[in-house]
Amino acid sequence: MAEHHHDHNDHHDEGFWRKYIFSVDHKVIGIQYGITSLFFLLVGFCLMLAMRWQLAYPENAFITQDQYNMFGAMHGTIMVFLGVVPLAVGAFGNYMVPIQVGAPDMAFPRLNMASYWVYFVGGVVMMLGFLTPGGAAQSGWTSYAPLSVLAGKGAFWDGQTMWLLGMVFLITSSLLGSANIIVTIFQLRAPGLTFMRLPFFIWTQLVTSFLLLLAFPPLEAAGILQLMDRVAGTSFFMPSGLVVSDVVQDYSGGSPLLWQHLFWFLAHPEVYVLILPAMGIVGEIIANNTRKPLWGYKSMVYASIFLGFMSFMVWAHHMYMTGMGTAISAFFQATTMIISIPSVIILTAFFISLWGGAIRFNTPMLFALGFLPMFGIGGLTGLPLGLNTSDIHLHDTYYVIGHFHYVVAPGTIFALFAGIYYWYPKVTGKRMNETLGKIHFFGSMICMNLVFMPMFAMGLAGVSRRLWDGGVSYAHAQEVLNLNTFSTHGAIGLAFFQLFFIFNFFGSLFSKEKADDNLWQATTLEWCAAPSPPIPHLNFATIPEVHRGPYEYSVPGHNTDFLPQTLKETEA
Ligand code: HEM
Ligand SMILES: [Cu+2]
Repeated sequence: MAEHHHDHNDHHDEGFWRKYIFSVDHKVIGIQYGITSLFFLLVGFCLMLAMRWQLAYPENAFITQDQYNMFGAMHGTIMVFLGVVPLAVGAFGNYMVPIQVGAPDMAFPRLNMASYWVYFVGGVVMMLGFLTPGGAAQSGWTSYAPLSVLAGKGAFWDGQTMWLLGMVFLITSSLLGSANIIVTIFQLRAPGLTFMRLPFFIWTQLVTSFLLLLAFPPLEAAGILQLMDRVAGTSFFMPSGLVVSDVVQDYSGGSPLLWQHLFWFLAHPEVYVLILPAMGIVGEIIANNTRKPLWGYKSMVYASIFLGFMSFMVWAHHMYMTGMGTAISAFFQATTMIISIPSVIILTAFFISLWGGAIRFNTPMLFALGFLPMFGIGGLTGLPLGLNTSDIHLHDTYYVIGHFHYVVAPGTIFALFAGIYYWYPKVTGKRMNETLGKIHFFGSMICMNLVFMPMFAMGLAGVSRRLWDGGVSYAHAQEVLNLNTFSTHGAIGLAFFQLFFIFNFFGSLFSKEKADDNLWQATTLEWCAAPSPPIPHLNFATIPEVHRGPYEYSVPGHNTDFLPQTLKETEA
């Protein structure tokens, strides 16, 4: 356990390897997660640029059809499993959870290190797929059987096999990490830090960790079964009598639909894994920059728990087209409408929190504010997809691509940017440049909408997703083909504005000025009780004691507008 480990470590200096590479300090591991996942986000972004260029000018055949499939599948996989989740949970969770709960480290520091390295290996295995003779996986991030089982089958090593192996590593890593976060939050809270005094960010990390812990095992099992279908001749997901190019395949008795069920049983909770930590970050920043308590903190906590619970009961809304029958379909339509309620509660609470606040428009706050309408658009456009009748038309069109990207790109990614700008001074002791930050925000805000808004129109016109030619060969797509070029130009603009971020991120490390320990004048423990950066292996000079709720801003009758959680009643 953490305490034991620290006594041990204080006595002697660690060498380079133990300090920076195989460290058990949650802060170093958080930074490792952060750097690795940002790198993967960049890789996923570059694959996307190649796809977008192809879609805008299909006549040039910039990439081949096989490459388009590969880039699409790997863009999705990389963004979700190697980029956003490791950044939101692995980096932000790892770094901030122990400090915000007033603990010297995670509950299981060695497990924490193992979780990072298993993730790293999973990433390498995934990327090795590109080096196989047939190239990386081509069956979408969803890997539906029978396509995925047949793809490149018989090759000694190939992309789909590497994808499955990679997933096994990534899932294992998430399981180790989420168990650690749960135990840390339950067991290592500082004296006085009751559950209703936890920052909202901690609540979202807790619910997220439960989702990872409970939803991933079925996919891990399913991944191994699909691997068996590919390499050991089993037929878990392969039906009898399947004919491919006039040849009857040697499989019998399996169920392709079983894969879809097992996949979406993970993947729906997974979308809440992508959004909950984002909401947590936005909550911290809104409270801090409106100088007000979060409006409806308790209802937000209960809404998050309810959201997590419900997220296990909606998965088949991805499968309306499989002929599930009206009773089952009615059930999943109802649960899907119900699960939108907690999201609406949280979003509404954020908007009400803004009311009457003396808002500070710094870069973290701008990104947090940008998140609100973008997530709103993403969420509301999901409702027609949750209803069977409208989904028959919209299923597998660009409307779906537009919908979920509003949630994960200008939604989650904006929240993650907000978190980086907000906590960078805590982690590095340096401030990021505000002017560059604002250019980054406004440029990204405009370009994100140029990229994704046209996709709704294309989808409503019936253009399918996963098309190499962007719809050129379809009569019904002709009217909207020009939107492909439009969207691609938006993506190039988006890439341009990210340069300001990259420059700011690395450049600020060399800034001479040291950031204040509590430069945002915040109330939570990472700001009011720990130096910037926090002390190696201990975080705090002494373990803090907590005397009040997380967001006591602008409390009447005091001469400061914030009361740190460590402030005693008698001192206030
Ligand atoms: C930031 C700008 C982004 C742009 C411009 C973008 C663009 C695209 C495009 C053009 C496609 C392929 C559409 C098709 O051919 O069907 C796609 C697919 C996808 N994207 Fe993104 N994307 C972005 C970010 C993200 C992020 C942050 C995530 C996840 C967190 C993500 C997850 C996915 C997934 C899961 C797919 C589906 C892959 C598949 O069809 O199997 N994207 N994206
Ligand atoms: Cu879903």
